Amino acid sequence: MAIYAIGDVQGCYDELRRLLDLIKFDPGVDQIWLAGDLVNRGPKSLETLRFVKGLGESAITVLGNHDLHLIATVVAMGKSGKKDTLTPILQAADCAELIDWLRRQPLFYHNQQFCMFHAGLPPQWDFELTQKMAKEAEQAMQGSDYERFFKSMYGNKPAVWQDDLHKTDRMRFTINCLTRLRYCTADGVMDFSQSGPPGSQPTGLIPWFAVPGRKSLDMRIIFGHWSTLGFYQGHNCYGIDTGCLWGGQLTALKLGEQPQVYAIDCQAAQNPF
Ligand SMILES: [Mn+2]
Repeated sequence: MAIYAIGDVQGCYDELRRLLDLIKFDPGVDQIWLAGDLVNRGPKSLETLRFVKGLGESAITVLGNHDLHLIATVVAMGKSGKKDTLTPILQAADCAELIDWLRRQPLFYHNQQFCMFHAGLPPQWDFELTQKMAKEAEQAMQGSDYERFFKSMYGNKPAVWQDDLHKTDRMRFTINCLTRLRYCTADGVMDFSQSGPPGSQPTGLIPWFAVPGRKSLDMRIIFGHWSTLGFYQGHNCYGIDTGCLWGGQLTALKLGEQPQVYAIDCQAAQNPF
């Protein structure tokens, strides 16, 4: 059995299938871990959702900001964004079933050697706290009061972790870290204004994974979300969003002692300007 972690698909279904062909993925034997943002901006979000759901236990997916946005759009009457390409899902006969499945997916996943989430972590969180905070938000998304969760999810504050945050604030902070974070200060104050590659950010901001003294999770970390970072390996982390949507690549990382990289070239489905 092989496990492959795959970067942000964002509705690029044909590219996902091409990558799975390249790695000779066998759902009877192998497993894929998807780093989140299955949907939006790309052309075939509906096909992607149906396909990944249909893989059952052969596919693990963690939720990304675009996945949460889709759920909020449906269950909490969230506003569609100008660049959203979610309409085919919203109009599909199986929309409710797909959304119900999506909101039951985790924010954080791990085995013995590797863990995965979509975006980032605050420097104060170790493995236990990360797992606890992810679980709290997952339970809220899956519980009977889930609509309220998706209504209170949006917003950039609180910007920094404190042990005594109120529950709604704590869950918003958790969601923002796990699904949106790229840069923060040395003290872990999150900034959501920057999405460029390291080196392009204002003084004082650091990629979350490079914050000095960041607590270790004692395992290797896989994340997506940061297409301008490209494939990244360092600080015990692997960044695997290689910008498929923008005409970059879709990447699969075969997990093991020495992870192997597989990638296919993609046609741009979106123009960054
Ligand atoms: Mn994302």
